[in-house]
Amino acid sequence: SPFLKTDFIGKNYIHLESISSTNDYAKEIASKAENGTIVVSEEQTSGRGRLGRKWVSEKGQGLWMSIILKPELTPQSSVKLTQVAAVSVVNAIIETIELNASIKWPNDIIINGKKICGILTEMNAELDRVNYVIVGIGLNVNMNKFPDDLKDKATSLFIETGKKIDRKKLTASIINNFEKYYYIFLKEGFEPIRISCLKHSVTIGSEVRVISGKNEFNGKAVDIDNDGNLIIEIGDGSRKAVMSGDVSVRGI
Ligand code: BTX
Repeated sequence: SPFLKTDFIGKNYIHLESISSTNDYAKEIASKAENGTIVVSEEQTSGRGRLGRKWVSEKGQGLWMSIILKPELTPQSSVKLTQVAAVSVVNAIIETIELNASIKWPNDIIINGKKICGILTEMNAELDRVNYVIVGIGLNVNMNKFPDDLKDKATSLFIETGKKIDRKKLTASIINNFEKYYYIFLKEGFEPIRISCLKHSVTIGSEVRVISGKNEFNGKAVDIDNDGNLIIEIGDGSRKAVMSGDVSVRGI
């Protein structure tokens, strides 16, 4: 793509017509694939969200993409690549569509209160060594409607702007931004990413219900800490740190 301005991410670019899930395909090839390999598919027949949830991935209407990374990072810091991706997608949307997108911690991008993008980061690690990380990004681009159960909570760039979006330009912008913020993360650590997340967050300052397995509680989201955890202030004024992996956070 003439729009791609990266050193290594997307140099190896695999474009599929149809696949179960780009994250699954990426996992299969990851051990042999070069760092920064990208897998994109026009359609996913079983696109996945977190916790076994389904990700609707219609043909030709979205960007269903996985980035394979082999970072010199611990598993604990690799988790934060979800937030690196979130910041990248928000900036790409602002730059190319001039639409104001926000981050719903930890892994959703929201426009006008509806989900436009989800991020699913998965890794393969042994003890403190990461073999590879797969950052899956699902962005609703040109679909004009969603299945009934998603009508009220999902949106697309087309629905928001009334214009069909050139997926090539947008994809390149997401990849360019991802490499930029990935380098920032490697060089300067999580702090600049954390600041960007806070700047674009819809979660911070709002009342939320946290659902973590059988444990549920309400509180006010007040901060994101240096590990990428969400900090919740509960009724008695004390604070709880919530890890991204296993929770669902709902507005109340
Ligand atoms: P999540 O678990 O946070 O969100 C999943 C939930 O989002 C679903 O239960 C449903 O309510 C809603 N949802 C499903 N499809 C859509 C959609 N197209 N738009 C808006 N809302 C939807 C979010 O998980 C992480 C999703 C990552 C998707 C990418 S696509 C490329 C890669 N491959 C793959 O299989 N997954 C990732």
